[in-house]
Amino acid sequence: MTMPGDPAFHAPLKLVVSGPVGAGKTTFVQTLSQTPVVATEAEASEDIGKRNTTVAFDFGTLNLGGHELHLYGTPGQDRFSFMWEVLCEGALGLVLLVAGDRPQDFLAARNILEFITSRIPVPFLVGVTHQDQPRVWQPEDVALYFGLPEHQAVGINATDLQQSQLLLTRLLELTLASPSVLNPAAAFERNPT
Ligand SMILES: Nc1nc2c(ncn2[C@@H]2O[C@H](COP(=O)(O)OP(=O)(O)O)[C@@H](O)[C@H]2O)c(=O)[nH]1
Ligand SMILES: [Mg+2]
Repeated sequence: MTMPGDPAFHAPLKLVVSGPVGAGKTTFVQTLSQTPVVATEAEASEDIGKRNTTVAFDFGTLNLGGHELHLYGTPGQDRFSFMWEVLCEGALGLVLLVAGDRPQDFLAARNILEFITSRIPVPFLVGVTHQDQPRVWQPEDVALYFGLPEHQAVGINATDLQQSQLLLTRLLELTLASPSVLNPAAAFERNPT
């Protein structure tokens, strides 16, 4: 039996997908997951432009480049902000999704990003979805809006497996370069439970 601490022990890497309602979080997790997604949708209690919304989280798993990944998609509504923090505990990377055709949600997206990263300094990328559609915001413009370097925003079609995997691969590269992965205790100290 391998135990944490053994060189042979490979704990799954926990990655979180967040962003406002309609950003593509559930879609992204469903596109990527190699196991049936555990989704916790419920009828929206307020008018958010669609009938169902995620009230707890979406959970999926996949193997990417030999790494076992666990993906947690958060709810988008800010009345669930306590869940953002719960789900980000021990996370090694964050994808913050925004829909490229919904600039009215960029401020909410920035608030989510600030909420999470001010509590948990996790490596992140901004994914700009709906790139398969005409007249959407380009990732470099979204990076500018967020005050981030261009390479930290990536355009995707969240329904496309290859593009979604590419975004995750780039996040994984960021994550594996972060000291907490080489020293899991650092991640624990960073996010004590
Ligand atoms: N064409 C296109 N549709 C998308 C994309 N991402 C999400 N959608 C659609 O946008 C809607 C909202 O996505 P959803 O995953 O429910 O957003 P969530 O609220 O962030 O979980 C759904 O109808 C998706 O099929 C994308 O990149 N391209
Ligand atoms: Mg959802």
